[in-house]
Amino acid sequence: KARRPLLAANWKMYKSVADSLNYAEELVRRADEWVDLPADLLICPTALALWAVGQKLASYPVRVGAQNLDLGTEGAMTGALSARLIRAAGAQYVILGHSERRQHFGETDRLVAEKTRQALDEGLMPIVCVGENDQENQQGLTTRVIQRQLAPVLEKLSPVDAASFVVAYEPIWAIGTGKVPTYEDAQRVAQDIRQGILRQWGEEAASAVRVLYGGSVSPDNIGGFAAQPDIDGALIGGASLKVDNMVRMVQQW
Ligand code: G2H
Repeated sequence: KARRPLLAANWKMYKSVADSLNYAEELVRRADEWVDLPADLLICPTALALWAVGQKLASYPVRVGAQNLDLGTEGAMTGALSARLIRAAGAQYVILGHSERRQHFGETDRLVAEKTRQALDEGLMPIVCVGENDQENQQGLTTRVIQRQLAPVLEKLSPVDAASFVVAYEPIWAIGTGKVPTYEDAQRVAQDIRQGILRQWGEEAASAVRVLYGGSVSPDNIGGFAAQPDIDGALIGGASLKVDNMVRMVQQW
């Protein structure tokens, strides 16, 4: 594949700062098992642990990312974390529009689009999550739902952003459930996503965008996703919480 794969661990609201640092130390101890692999490795801990984990991993080919950002740069915004502050804390990526943020925090397609623009403006690479729920899946609406989610995002971006822009296809019914789509279905959706981008940005830009699969990825199924031509990596939740799993997944990409 021309695109460099990305394996991203999304720790969600798990691991204290101490536990996060222990994980980073163990990962570093096992560096010889993954150091030469042709994939970017990314850890997205809680915002509390981001800086410390980034420091610990600084001399290894493992990047850190945030799981969200708030709009704005700095100012009187109690509780908020801007792209600028996240970047300054050592993050290179930020996960945006995860279905848990859409569901529990009311994030809309338009807000996700604004956050995506802001991430890029501040030098963070956005990983924009899209995906259909169970019912939409049953009704064959997957492509339509994803195009609707991506439309305002693509509107705010341009082809020059393509190489820094990552889309994660995460079917909601596959998140944390142990259920996964067939590899062929996941490939088809990833291809659809790329086609949609191609229609707006042209072939060259569309082929630079990385499209990940996420939702119950594990050491047992990751190899099947890795074999798909339009899937350029994975966004991994539960299975990423153990170093051993992570190493096994990296080895299979
Ligand atoms: C989907 C995924 C990570 P899990 O949310 O973004 O989590 O791998 O636990 O399904």
